Amino acid sequence: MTHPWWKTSVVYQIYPRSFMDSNGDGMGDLDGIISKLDYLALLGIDVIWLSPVFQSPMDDNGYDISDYDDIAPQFGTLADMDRLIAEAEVRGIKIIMDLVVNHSSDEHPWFESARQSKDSPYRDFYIWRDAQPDGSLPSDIRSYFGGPAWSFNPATNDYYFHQFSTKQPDLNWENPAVPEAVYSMMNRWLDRGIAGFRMDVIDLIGKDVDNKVLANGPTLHAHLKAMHQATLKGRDALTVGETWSVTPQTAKLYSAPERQELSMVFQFEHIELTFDPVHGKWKPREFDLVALKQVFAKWQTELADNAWNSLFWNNHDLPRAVSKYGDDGPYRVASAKALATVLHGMQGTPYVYQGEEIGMTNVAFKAIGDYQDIETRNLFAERLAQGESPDELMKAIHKNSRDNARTPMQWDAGDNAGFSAGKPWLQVNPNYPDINVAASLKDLDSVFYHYQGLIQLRKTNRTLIDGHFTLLLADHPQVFAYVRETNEETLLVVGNLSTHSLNVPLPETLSLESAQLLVCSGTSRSQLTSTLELAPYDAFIASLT
Ligand code: TEU
Repeated sequence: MTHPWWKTSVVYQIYPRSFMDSNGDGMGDLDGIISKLDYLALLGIDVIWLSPVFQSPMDDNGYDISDYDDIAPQFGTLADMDRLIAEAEVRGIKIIMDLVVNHSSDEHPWFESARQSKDSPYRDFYIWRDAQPDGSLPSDIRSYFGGPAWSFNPATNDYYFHQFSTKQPDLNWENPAVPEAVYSMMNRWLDRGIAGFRMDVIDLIGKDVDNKVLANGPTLHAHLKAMHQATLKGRDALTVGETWSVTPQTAKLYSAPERQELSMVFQFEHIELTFDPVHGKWKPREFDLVALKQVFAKWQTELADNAWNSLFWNNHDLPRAVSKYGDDGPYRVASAKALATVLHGMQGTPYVYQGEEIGMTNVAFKAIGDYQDIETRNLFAERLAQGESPDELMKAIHKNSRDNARTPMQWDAGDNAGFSAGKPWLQVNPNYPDINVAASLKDLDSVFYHYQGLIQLRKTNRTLIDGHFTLLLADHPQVFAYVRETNEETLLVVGNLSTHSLNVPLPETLSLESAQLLVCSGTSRSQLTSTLELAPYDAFIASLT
């Protein structure tokens, strides 16, 4: 069975402002990324997902775009972008860019015109509503970044809609001129040589604001079908939608091939297991492995055969996996490897977030002033004003602030972790002298080489791509184990995601006598026994037939 190239690929996400600074201004840039392509080629990744590098006032670190056709000077120029595409291609690496079209920046010329006059030709590129008769806001919809989702515009004496910051006005996709402008921009970038898009909050573009249907709205799939016809059809592109609202059922609507919409989506059910039902990630709950396994098993089973999973622990919005799901203390290396093993053994396209491959951890800045993320700072101010304890808020921020993922990449033990010759835009994690790429490359037992092995296995083992997933030991509170089966081979994947030493009986149905270990971390083992002795964070992938 031939697969699209992205089914056998591993994607590496780069958050450009934190990856590598080539000119000492404290911000990562495109030249910095180019200087690290050989490192990424050594890791073995196939695709780079580049978080936005477009012109932006950087209110939300580039997820507020003021010119979709030009590169922000902090990151470089269009010529630099062309060079990155070319240099990556030389190394067999494709580039997908971040499509942020649920909203633009309020400094985009479209919005600057629209806010000046109701007669602007761009007026209906955005969503405007008058105050209610009693003078109150058009509705009680709240922004993800705190406060109302409506901001007053004096020049036209009405309100514009924004689900994120006040500087990120939602685009009105019901105005045909909006998708038309987006599709022609997408085609310009595809013609420039990128291989596809990660689509920011794409589940929000079909919204019905007046009836408060914001995600998975009535016109969403019509737009995605039209987008596919207008831009992706006939191109061998990878598209992945960021869809916080998705369920296995709706995920098939996005990614079943016959639907001709997207290649896959990011689902967040496994992430939201630790979110409080009312307060979300700001009242975090401890993660429960049994529940986590059930979620993964459900997605593996539901999307098998007719859609496709993405596989990830973290990204630029999420805390570091080893801190959230593993142990960023004595078992940091072992737990980072175990988490990678149980994720990469599943069916889907794995996404590695910058620094995950060397076991980078969360950070715990002392003061809210040390945090840069708009979501974190707005949350702190809003909840403090509501009387919440600053200490409790800082504890939640240490666990789940997006800045946990955004501290500069740790390249070596030199100044600023080798990230910049200038003052980094965000403080470097103080553990960089011990946790950095240079140290990892010198240590054959490092997290880096474990990721390299997993990525290499994906290129050579078809069962990893096609094998049917069956969860084992579903109720075991510390062990994540499953098999992947085809007619030709059975893979057994096991991870002890705890600090406990365990004796774990394997199902008698498994034939272990000819087991061959393909990837192994922790206790080395030459054979498998029906009762596994697992040290803390032992993990392996074995071929049983
Ligand atoms: O994120 C969407 C989003 O909803 C998350 O930011 C979420 O609010 C939070 O991080 C998880 O609790 C996307 C981008 O990934 C994010 O960086 C942007 O800030 C946001 O959209 C607006 O473009």
